[in-house]
Amino acid sequence: YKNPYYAAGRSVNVHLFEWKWNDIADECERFLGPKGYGGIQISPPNENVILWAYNRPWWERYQPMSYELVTRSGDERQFADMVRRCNNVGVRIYVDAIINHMTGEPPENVGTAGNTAVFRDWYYPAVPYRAEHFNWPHCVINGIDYANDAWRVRNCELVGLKDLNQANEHTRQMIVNFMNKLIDYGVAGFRIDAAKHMWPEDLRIIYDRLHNLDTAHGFPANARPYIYQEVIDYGGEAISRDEYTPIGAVTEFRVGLELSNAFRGNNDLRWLVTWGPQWALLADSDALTFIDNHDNERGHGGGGGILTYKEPRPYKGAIAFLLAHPYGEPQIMSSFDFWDSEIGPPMDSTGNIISPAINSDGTCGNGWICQHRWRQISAMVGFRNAAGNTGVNDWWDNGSNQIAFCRGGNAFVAFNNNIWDLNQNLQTCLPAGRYCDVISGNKVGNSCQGKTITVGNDGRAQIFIGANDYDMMLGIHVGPESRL
Ligand code: LM2
Ligand code: CA
Repeated sequence: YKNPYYAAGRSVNVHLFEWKWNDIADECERFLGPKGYGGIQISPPNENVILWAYNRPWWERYQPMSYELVTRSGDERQFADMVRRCNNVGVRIYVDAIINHMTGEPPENVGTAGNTAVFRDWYYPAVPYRAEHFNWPHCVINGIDYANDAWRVRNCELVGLKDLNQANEHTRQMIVNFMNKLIDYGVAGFRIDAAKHMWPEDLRIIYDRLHNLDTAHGFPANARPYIYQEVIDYGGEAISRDEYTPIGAVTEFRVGLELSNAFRGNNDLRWLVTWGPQWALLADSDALTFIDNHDNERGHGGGGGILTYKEPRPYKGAIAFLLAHPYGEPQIMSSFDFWDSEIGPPMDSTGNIISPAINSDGTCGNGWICQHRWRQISAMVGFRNAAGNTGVNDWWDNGSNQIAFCRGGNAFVAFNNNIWDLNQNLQTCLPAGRYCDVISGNKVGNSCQGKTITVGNDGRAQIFIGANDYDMMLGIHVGPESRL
């Protein structure tokens, strides 16, 4: 369950938060496929409660009404079409699976597929679930439980959401049927929402009943779905990330914390020479890594202090390091603009999501941030693909906040987070020749819009990153986007 089954030569998963299925299919064909992205995490595809009372917040999608594939992102036909079109261009789809709970008792009671619930009876007829399929007796998780009561964290309600009992055979089978239907449509795996709130032994039974990935969609025979479990573990809680690594990959939240801290200038970049498990991070093959996610970019899920699109210079630096370094399976956040933490995606007066516009310079409009289209970020996807499965070698640092390293003989990256220039003759490990820095501009024809780097026969090159340069990093590699 720890292999994302990316198509050959691809890497990096992008969370297209609240995107519509038709728009994702278009984005696979016009951008993500050509740029080398490996996969997409989509918003929950199953029916959720509609919350006009809160002006259609993004979080209504974390309140399932049923497993019918009808949401603001699209219907079942559009879902199937998206998966097929993305797989056709080598881009995988991972589903955010909300299987810990159903909608609570919000002020409204109609779902995006038109279904309703009878809250006082714990009755969700469109699944169906009844009271006996939920955890009993009814209780609500208190803040203090996280420190000392694993049972309550798993068997009581998370913020009042009706808590499913995954030890119940019917409940399990409804969840398995839902997930298998998605696998049969060609998805490559799942983010398991609120995994901390479910028992690992129950999850294992569910995972073991999932179908293999569909060979008709280009997956190898006997491939198991990629499973990354959302477990927020900064240490000190009754439940540990290590309880979940035996059954799948786990979201490593400490990555965003540590890299945000370092790229904000609160910890010298030179310490990153030991980046990986030595920083008390999960083992490489267990870790889904990221800077920000949809919760902590807006201060939900106990998050805060994480770099987001609102601080672009250090954010791009942190993401460039995340993608340049071989540790972990990285994920990028792709946001819509927000000024309050509850507001939903751009929508019209009837609640329909407004599609991102694509500007002539490749950026997005209509309120969509599209970090995955920022040149510095998509260029680092190409960098990671060119680096392949090489390790880190020829590390250099100035004893402070200037660092550089090679990825085998395939790629070289440097960062300057000091307030003075980086101007050094460094070993790049690349074949002699001229290269475009993929951060400061694109290669156009036979020249570079940004910096041009000349590598000598000894592999060395003069590297300059001014303290006031637009970005704090520089990257070159053997791929066609960089090599002249
Ligand atoms: C997650 N991971 O474990 C998601 O990443 C996170 O975004 C979800 O919370 C959460 N778990 C449940 O799937 C979000 C949001 C909450 C919101 C819930 C449910 O962060 O604020 O809670 O979705 O929509 C909202 C209200 C809350 C209310 C609750 C139930 O904010 O005040 O509690 O709905 O009606 C009474
Ligand atoms: Ca639970």
